[in-house]
Amino acid sequence: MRGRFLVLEGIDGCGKTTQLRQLAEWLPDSGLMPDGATLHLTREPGGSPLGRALRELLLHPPDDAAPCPEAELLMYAADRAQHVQRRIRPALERGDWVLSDRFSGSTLAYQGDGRGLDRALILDLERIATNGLMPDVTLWLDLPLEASIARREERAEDRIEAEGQAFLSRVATGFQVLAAERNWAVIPADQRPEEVHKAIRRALEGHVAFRRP
Ligand code: T5A
Repeated sequence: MRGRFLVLEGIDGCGKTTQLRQLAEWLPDSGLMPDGATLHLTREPGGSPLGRALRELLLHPPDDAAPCPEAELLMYAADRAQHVQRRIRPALERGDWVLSDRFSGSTLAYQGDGRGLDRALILDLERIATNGLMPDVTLWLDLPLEASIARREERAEDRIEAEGQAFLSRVATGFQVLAAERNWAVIPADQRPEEVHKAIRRALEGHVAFRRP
């Protein structure tokens, strides 16, 4: 039996890492996972050894090594191809569950809506990188832009976060459109972490992908 693939998406600072940790505690005893299945936590970029090297180049490139938008798109696609082939698909084939902080929706929102790269080209690359693998459920943490900026005020920005408010606003709109198009579970993220966690639990418990036969 194939495992399940869960993804958290949203703009920077929407709380994915915080919720991933809470899900890691709850999911194994939730009654949703079959006996014997392991939960694997991962993220993009950086879910494989190659991906960790790409992540460093993407988010903290040395001077004069920042990728142009097209190179950036290809690097995220390379990270995803390696992640899917070496980590996600083997785990799912064993019947395990995989929970990823970001997946291909992020490329459509950041490189598509944010950078303005061609959507058809991004969809072609998505097919190559994922080899047809789609998440069983994507949870979109819906956070207003101002809240994202306030949450990240004290933190050093990486290269993508430093793109500024207009860029992030286009990304946020992109996520909103994708969530509707791809039938993602919408989780209001501008509330206390415990409330966000409860909303995620409700979404998963009621989701068709997790009904036991
Ligand atoms: N990217 C990625 C692309 O451009 N294309 C792609 O294809 C992919 C896959 C990844 C960057 O790469 C880009 C997107 C990103 O810019 P990253 O470090 O993984 O870089 O960046 P983020 O995913 O944005 O990680 P962040 O750590 O910034 O955000 P999280 O994980 O969503 O948020 P989290 O949980 O770390 O929380 C942020 C802060 O808010 C607080 C936390 O304590 C923390 O201080 N917080 C809350 N505060 C109040 N209420 C709540 N409910 C809170 N939840 C968390």
